[in-house]
Amino acid sequence: MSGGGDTIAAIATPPGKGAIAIVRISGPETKALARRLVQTKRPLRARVATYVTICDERGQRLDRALAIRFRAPHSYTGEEMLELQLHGSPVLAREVMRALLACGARLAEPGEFTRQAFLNGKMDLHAAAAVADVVSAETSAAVRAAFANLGGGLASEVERIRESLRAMLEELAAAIDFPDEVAEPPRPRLEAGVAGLLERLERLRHDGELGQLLREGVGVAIVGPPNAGKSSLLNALLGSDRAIVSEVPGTTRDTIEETIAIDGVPVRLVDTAGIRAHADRLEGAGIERTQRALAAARIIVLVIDGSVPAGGESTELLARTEGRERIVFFNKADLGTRGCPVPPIAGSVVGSVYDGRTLTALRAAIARTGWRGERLDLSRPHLAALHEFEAVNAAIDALEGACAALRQGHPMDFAAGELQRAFSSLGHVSCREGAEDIIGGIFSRFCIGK
Ligand SMILES: Nc1nc2c(ncn2[C@@H]2O[C@H](COP(=O)(O)OP(=O)(O)O)[C@@H](O)[C@H]2O)c(=O)[nH]1
Ligand SMILES: [Mg+2]
Repeated sequence: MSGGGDTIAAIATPPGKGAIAIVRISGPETKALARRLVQTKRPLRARVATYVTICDERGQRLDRALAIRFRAPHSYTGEEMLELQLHGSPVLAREVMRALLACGARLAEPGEFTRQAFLNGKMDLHAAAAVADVVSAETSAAVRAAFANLGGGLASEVERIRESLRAMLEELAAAIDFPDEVAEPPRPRLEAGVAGLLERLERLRHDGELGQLLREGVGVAIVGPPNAGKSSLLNALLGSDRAIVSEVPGTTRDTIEETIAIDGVPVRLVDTAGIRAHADRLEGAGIERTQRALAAARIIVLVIDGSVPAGGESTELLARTEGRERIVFFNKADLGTRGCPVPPIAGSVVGSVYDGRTLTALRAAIARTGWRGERLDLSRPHLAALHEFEAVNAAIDALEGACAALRQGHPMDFAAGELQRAFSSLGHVSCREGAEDIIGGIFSRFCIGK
């Protein structure tokens, strides 16, 4: 935890060799550290890259590097900062870190630079969380969505909604407190106003759900009898030979997970061991994992060899996955379709993993089942953190209560109570501070040096 006055340092680039390695330093002692460890002809100027020599605490030269100084409060963290761009050797970066720590800096915790930025009012909590989302995004659509949240536009939209609520509450308060002097505002007008706010909140929530999908992806379990072509399907979708394909039934003994992007949504494909009645014990463990993958997945792709009459395992799996979000895929159509039911099962795909059109149809079926094929280009600020969803859900609930109270002719203070409830919960989204556990939860997802 930042002790307020600490000066923190960290390697900000990923581990391993690279073109450059960046070491970041932030805090009140930054200037003193620079004086000790950075040799320059002229003093470092703010925001100007200067070619310098880095030394250790005993004055021994470590590297020639670029140093950039950021003067407080005009830095990422809002504190005095120094960024050193070293030659990209992990050994060198560690040496520089060691020297910094020897001179009194402290190793930064994950996300501590961004936490400092948040504490110094450089960004709100929503934008701070978006920083981690930009870094961990797995597809370009997910990057765009996280980027939309960096600007802090969510807080302003929520504040505008709160302003409207405040105006309604003031109007109602006058009518409730001075019933003889101030007339009640017309209920249909109030109701229409509340309905408009509800619509805006529901859009934030809907976009938030799309954002969640882009961040977390969709779990797809590929299940089916041995030898149906499950591993072949995973490989074909991946476009590489990740899973072991074999003619011997029961080869895939463990579950294999790979992520592909469909329409910008990360889709986590889990290839499972076939479910067989007479399996040896090793395969049994794989089957147990299959059951778990089946339970955890949002969508099930049930692969059946459609070229031969359906066996007991296919029938059993068809029955077991009924009622789940599933796609039934009858594979090996190049060898015939004797095993495909007539009339076909609704929403099933008949084809072969070796046929591009079949793969296109399967990708489309996953998109339809997972997100109704909706285009997920999310460039508006949206809900992302759990506490934001909770606050907006509570506000939606309260506004629905207010609408009902107005429509059913309940006394005005019923509606006013609900509007007040919505107003307060939305305050948790737009406020600049947050409860310590919420802050902790957000920054625990960061990497060191961010
Ligand atoms: N002819 C044909 N063979 C296939 C097709 N899909 C898979 N296979 C073959 O079926 C066998 C079993 O495939 P595999 O992916 O290991 O099945 P799994 O046990 O369900 O994972 C392999 O020999 C594959 O080459 C297909 O569409 N057509
Ligand atoms: Mg397999």
